[in-house]
Amino acid sequence: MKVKMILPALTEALSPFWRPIKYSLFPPLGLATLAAYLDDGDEIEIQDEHVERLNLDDTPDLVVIQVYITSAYRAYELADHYRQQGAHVALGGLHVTSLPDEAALHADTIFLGPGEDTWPQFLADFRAERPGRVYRSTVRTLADLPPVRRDLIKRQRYLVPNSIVVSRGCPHTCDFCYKEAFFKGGKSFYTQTVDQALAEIERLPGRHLYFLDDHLFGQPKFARTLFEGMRGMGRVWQAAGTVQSVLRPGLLEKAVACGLRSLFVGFETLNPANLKAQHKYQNLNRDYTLAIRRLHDLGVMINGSFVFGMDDDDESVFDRTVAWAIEQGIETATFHILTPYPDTALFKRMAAAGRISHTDWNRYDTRHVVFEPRKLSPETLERGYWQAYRDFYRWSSIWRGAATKDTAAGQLRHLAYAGGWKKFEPMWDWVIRLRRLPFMLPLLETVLSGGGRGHNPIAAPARPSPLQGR
Ligand code: B12
Ligand code: SF4
Repeated sequence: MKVKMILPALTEALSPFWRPIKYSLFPPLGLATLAAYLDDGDEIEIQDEHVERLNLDDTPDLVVIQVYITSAYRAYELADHYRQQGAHVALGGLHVTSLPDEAALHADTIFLGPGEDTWPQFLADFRAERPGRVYRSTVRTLADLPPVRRDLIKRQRYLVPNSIVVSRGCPHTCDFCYKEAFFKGGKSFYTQTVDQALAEIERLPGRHLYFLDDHLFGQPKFARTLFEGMRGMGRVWQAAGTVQSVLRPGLLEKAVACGLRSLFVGFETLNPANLKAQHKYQNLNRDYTLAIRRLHDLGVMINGSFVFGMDDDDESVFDRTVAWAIEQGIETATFHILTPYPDTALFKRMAAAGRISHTDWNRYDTRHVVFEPRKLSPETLERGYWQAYRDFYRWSSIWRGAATKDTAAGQLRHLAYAGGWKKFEPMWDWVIRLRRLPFMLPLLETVLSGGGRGHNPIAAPARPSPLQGR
């Protein structure tokens, strides 16, 4: 059987003039996971439109397309094309799960939720020539997960080929998150066994790893045992975690001991009223400053995530957030405009109040305002979002952030990391075009491993966290 698996790109990622590095970071792990269930005799190709031009002249028997909200229209276009050619088209992923009726118009079969239970069932049905129309995941386990088909990934096209997930979902329930919509009808947080996870790590060549788990620290016992097992492997790794997990005694230290060097942390907002409204209770009354200090003292760099446009945000939110992040010495920041993804609690609340402005999914990319904000105009929100990026990443800000580190090595690492991502975009563009990304990985590893302990309280009098004590 000839199987074609496609990760379609959003429009921006297709520009022949500009290749932002973020689209060449991670390979299509979900598709490589599904490919593992196919037979040895199957002819499989994975194409990722973010990094290659799709070949649409082929004639596969089965086409598998992963659909995110921002690539939904492109995914449907590709699905229609292959159905016209006579292929059986299977659509799955987050957006299909949120809006199955919309996706079903372009597919022979749709899949709701994660694929580990439904996909093998479908394959058996397909080979028996009785494929169903809809497969809905209910059994949530990673127990018998076959080894991810990493051999099908074109490693040289990615800066971070070693992305890995050892859990699915998250124990929390924030209103704006995709997670409840995607995992409905079953468990929404579960992990591999530690042994399986360690075996998957062992299979990855080189030093660097990027855990894409929503919350690697979400199950402390699992995380602790995993980190103990990773000791001595010589890895350098990055991941995502919550403020709460950073503050938990002992766990962070274990992560650092086995190679954690940078963490994506969802601060989201400095305003407790916003946290409450979004049901992000795990951040309430947490001392953000202490969490940052703990990370920095252990030599872990921070990518802080911030969301603008929540109901209590007014025009002052942009400057306040950026100033705070710089003073705290946060190395990189990811800003988002609040985006109500379909089928989330946030979307339902906004729709009920008549506040959804449109459903052009191309613009649900966290850079456009797609709803009526409360205390801001849509224009101010968009302008403030872009200004926040400019302000945070201007050289003077990067220098000020770096000055919060109390060693020269720490300052240098801050400059190299923050500057490297945002100040050398044209260089990344060329590196991607010249297919030289693998040559940059040792540089990333060096920056990550570089000295960076400490925090200089004189250079940056740590402003108390706005959430502290409330
Ligand atoms: C890595 C990542 C990226 C990477 C690369 C994406 C990739 N290579 O897959 C990059 C950096 C490019 C990226 C970019 C963006 N991303 Co992103 N990203 C992620 C992240 C962190 C991990 C994805 C992953 O690898 N998961 C692990 C694998 C194993 O799971 P999976 O991919 O979901 O696949 C499973 C199932 O979905 C299912 N499945 C999927 N497809 C199919 C198809 C069939 C037929 C079947 C049977 C099953 C099936 O089976 C798989 C195995 O269980 C997710 C968060 C998350 N937890 O999903 C956000 C996430 C997917 N991203 C998101 C967003 C918003 C974006 C951006 C718009 C951000 C931006 N402002 O630029 C862009 C645009 C992406 C696009 N192309 O349209 C949202 C998507 C929301 C939505 N409803 O679609 C998420 C959920 C983050 C969030 N919490 O909001 N992203
Ligand atoms: S903590 Fe993060 S991953 Fe978990 S529900 Fe909230 S936003 Fe989603």
